[in-house]
Amino acid sequence: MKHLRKVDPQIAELVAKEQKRQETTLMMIPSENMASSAVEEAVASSLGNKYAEGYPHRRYYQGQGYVDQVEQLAAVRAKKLFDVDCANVQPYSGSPANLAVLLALCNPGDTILGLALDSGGHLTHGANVSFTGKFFNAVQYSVGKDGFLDYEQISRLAKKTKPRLIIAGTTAYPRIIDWKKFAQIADDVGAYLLADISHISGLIVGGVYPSPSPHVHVMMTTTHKSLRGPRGAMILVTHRGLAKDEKIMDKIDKAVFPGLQGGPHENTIAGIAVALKEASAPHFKKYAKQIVANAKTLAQELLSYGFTLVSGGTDSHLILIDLRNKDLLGNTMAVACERIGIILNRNAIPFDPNPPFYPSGIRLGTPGITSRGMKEKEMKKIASFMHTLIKDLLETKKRLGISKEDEKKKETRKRLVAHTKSIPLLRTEVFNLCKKFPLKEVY
Ligand code: DSN
Repeated sequence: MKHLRKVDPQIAELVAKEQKRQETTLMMIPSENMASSAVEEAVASSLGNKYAEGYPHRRYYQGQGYVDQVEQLAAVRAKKLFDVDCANVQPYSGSPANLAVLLALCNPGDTILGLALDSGGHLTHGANVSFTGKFFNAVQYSVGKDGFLDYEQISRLAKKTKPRLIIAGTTAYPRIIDWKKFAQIADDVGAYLLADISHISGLIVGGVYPSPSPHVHVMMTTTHKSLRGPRGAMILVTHRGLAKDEKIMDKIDKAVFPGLQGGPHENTIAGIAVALKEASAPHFKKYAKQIVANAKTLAQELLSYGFTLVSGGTDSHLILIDLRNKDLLGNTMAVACERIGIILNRNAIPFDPNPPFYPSGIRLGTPGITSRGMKEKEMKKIASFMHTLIKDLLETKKRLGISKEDEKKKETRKRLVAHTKSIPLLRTEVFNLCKKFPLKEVY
């Protein structure tokens, strides 16, 4: 960062500190990952200086010779890797990409059917606080009491409400999605079927999670999660999508630009192209397999320590812990984990009795720590750190006489964490673990 240090030492200092934070803590938010240096170089390149409204060979400004080639390469690689017919690589991120699909295939007020937020859906799948819940008649399905998707309920809701579009996809669901069942449900009511594979796209191309490509009409993925690229997104149209609606790609392209976006971020698109090349290499299959093996080991260990997992385990990269049997808010555990260097997030659990701001769960995942080379042995250590931590937190909470209501106060949570004696030692253990797996280059 020699130029940055000279021109803006304040920002340089913050960047360096963030780099150090990432080096010395465990990145266990399941939607986060670390891109390779090659991806970073593409994103930081001069391609970011170029305006390129439109699509390759159909732009509004001059000087497009190279960015056209970059964008075409990204699209060609995306089509090959995800086995689809068409790709739009311009969406800035996942939320605008989902909006683009809705804008392309629905009219305002149309019925859409998506997974409820507290069941592991995304805001843009029709949550009432999101644009998608305000401008569409959003009907929401949920998981069953066992934490698994309830396909009979989804089918019943689809038949009753006749949605124009069904969204199959999740942000906090640890299990395999049955794309074939979704396709049957969508076909029964003539709906478009969108698979939001943002969390799992790396697992899909790595061959450890079934691909929705043969079953759905459209796929949307962000590119920075398990796929390990820069922050961006892609909309992919399948063979089935074209068979249902031959104009579908044209509608989607027009919805992305000029419908929702201006100039595409060609530097990010170059980073996406690089990430897609990396993801097509044999080592990526090994990486994806290890992500799932790590998550399964971690889940098994957590279960053995008495943690309750939503759905009882995981088939993917993600684990959702239900803390109700521990009598601890997700907020408290998330903050305490951060203090020892495990970075995860508080999360609602299905049918959460607590409000979203004080949810009963935490969500964690393995893409980030697998990128730095950690394996089953390290997962066992992490589970034991979490076990020691929560045991101590609960004892301390009791000793300090903190009630459930009290725990909602930030100050009380701070006091609880400050009195939890095992934290400094656990922090050292996590620090030493991180040191053994430096962030030199991604695995
Ligand atoms: N915010 C992302 C996640 O954490 O899952 C989804 O957009």
